[in-house]
Amino acid sequence: MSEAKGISRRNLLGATAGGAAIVGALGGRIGAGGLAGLSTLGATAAVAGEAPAYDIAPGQLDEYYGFWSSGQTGEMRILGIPSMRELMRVPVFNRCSATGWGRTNESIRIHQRTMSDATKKLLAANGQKIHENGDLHHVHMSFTEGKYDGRFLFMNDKANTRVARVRCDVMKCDAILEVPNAHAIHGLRPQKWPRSNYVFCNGEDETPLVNDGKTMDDVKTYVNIFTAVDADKWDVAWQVIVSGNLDNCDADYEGKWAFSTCYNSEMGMNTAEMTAADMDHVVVFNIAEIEKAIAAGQYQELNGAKVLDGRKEAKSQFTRYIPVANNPHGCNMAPDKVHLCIGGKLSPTVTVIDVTQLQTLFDSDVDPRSVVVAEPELGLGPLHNAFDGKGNVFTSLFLDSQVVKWNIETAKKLYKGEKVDPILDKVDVQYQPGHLKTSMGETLEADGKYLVCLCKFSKDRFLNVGPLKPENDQLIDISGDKMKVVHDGPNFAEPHDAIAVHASKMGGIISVWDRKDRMWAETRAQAEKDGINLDDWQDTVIRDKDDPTKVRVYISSQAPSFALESFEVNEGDEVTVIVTNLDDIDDLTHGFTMGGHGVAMEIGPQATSSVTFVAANPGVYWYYCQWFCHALHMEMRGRMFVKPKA
Ligand code: CUK
Ligand code: CUA
Ligand code: CA
Repeated sequence: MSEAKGISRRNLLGATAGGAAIVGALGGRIGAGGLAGLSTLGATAAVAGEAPAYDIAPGQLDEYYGFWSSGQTGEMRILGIPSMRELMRVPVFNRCSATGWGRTNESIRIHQRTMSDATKKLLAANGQKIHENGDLHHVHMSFTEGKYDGRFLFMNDKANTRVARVRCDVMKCDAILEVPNAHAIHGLRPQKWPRSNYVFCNGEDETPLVNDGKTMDDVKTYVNIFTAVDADKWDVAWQVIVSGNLDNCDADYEGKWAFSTCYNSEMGMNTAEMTAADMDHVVVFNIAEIEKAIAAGQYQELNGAKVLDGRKEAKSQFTRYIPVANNPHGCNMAPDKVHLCIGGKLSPTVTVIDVTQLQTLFDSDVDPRSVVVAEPELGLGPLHNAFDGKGNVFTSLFLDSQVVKWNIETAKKLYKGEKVDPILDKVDVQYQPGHLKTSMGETLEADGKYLVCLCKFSKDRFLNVGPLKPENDQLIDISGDKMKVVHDGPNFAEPHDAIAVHASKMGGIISVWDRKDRMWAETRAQAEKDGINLDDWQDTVIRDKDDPTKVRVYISSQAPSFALESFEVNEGDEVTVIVTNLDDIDDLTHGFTMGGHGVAMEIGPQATSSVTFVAANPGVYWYYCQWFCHALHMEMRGRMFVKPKA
């Protein structure tokens, strides 16, 4: 039953599909962190008669990892760019049937660790332990000195006011934080310089500052809150109350500023009110001034968070408000370290702010609009901006269903009155684009090769699948002067944002878990109390000494068997099954599904995973491995016997 170390899954299963051996060979090369053999695959490498670089043949690896949000699905997705093949789904805010995320004890602990008592009460009233949904709009990687550092991915949950962190070594969520005071975390960006000490989070929906049910109608008491999360401690570092609401955000390349767009400076409660003004604004947050005030203790403490007042009327040094045309949306810092681009949405313009001039707004009474250096008219519905690292911007035009490529320096000349046209190219996309992302484009290593354009509507681009259609994530080759749409990528609800990270940044991804991983630290501690060594064979049933209705079932697994082929419990027992996968072979994942109990989970090579359920009805139940692991995978099963109450 035991297998020699280093044996491949292919050898284990017996050779069947010969072609896939190539994948294995290439996989080894990526594992070593090198991409030498692929470095010539740039988008420009297409030679007459050869397949273009974006045609990735079977067995060929992609040049970039694409990390995708999934909106209301609540998970993070990994796609390969340029193939646009979906490589993995990483459950974060959602409940996952395959991996047991949201159901295993290890994942529930991560969910609950930072959950407020109020939320626990709310969930318990609905018979839930955790939120099982989320609305994940923005995924961004941690930075060191303006470049992706391959450590973490950060993401928001607008539905339940949370942020989450995914470890890049194992591609699993390891921390979720319920943000106090704020509501509906939407825009999210990590600090870029000197490293991602903070993750900046926008609260989009305003509520009374103390939201305790005393008022709905007194809108004057409503506020929105900007939050800086300490990315290492995974706790709130500080919060700033602002005027108006907060939509998207970004940070500069010097670690001085964060910025947010506001579409509801009116503090309106309906569409008419929210679009009533001529101008809304961009809020600028002065990190140094905020940190100084926090260090000096000049904050109010609210639900455990340190809160400063950055509203206009507070006249603080924490914020400045730069008027921009009504209802802006996207907020994107160019990798030239100078230009912040604000999508006009209702206005056909993008407003360009010179962030090197922002200090003047804090030092003197100059017109806040004096830092605007360009405002080109680009088309209808400009939402988000992306960069090629060569001074050009790609802006999604939601209403025109186009991407427009334009030049910042030319736009600045136009703003000064020169008769020049900053627009370089426009391409039709299908249809209604939201975010768009260039390869490495939000970092100092922007390389101008690819653009993914996340279209909200696919309409007629694919076979009809009913009233609910997929989104359409399109790949655009931007390596030449003219943009070229080269791929349609149907995708399920609803990617808002994505990033494209060169594979050379991701050499830290492992294939086999470390037995000592912190993911199951609490499970290990319990096992030690039970006298069980989780690193060795286990086939033990332990009844809790203090509470005899609690049973812990320790099972190790090695293809194709569970060490325990049956166990007995009593009707009404709270049963915890702890499975350890002793296989240490690449790609040899086992599963544990207990029939009829809503229980299923993934146990990766060398991992431990546990799940708790109540054995309610007497009878025989089969548990089985639901991850195809071996020729005898179907035989990998066992019985739980639930004895009737005496
Ligand atoms: S938002 Cu979705 S298209 Cu949530 Cu980044 Cu602009
Ligand atoms: Cu183990 Cu299938
Ligand atoms: Ca408005």
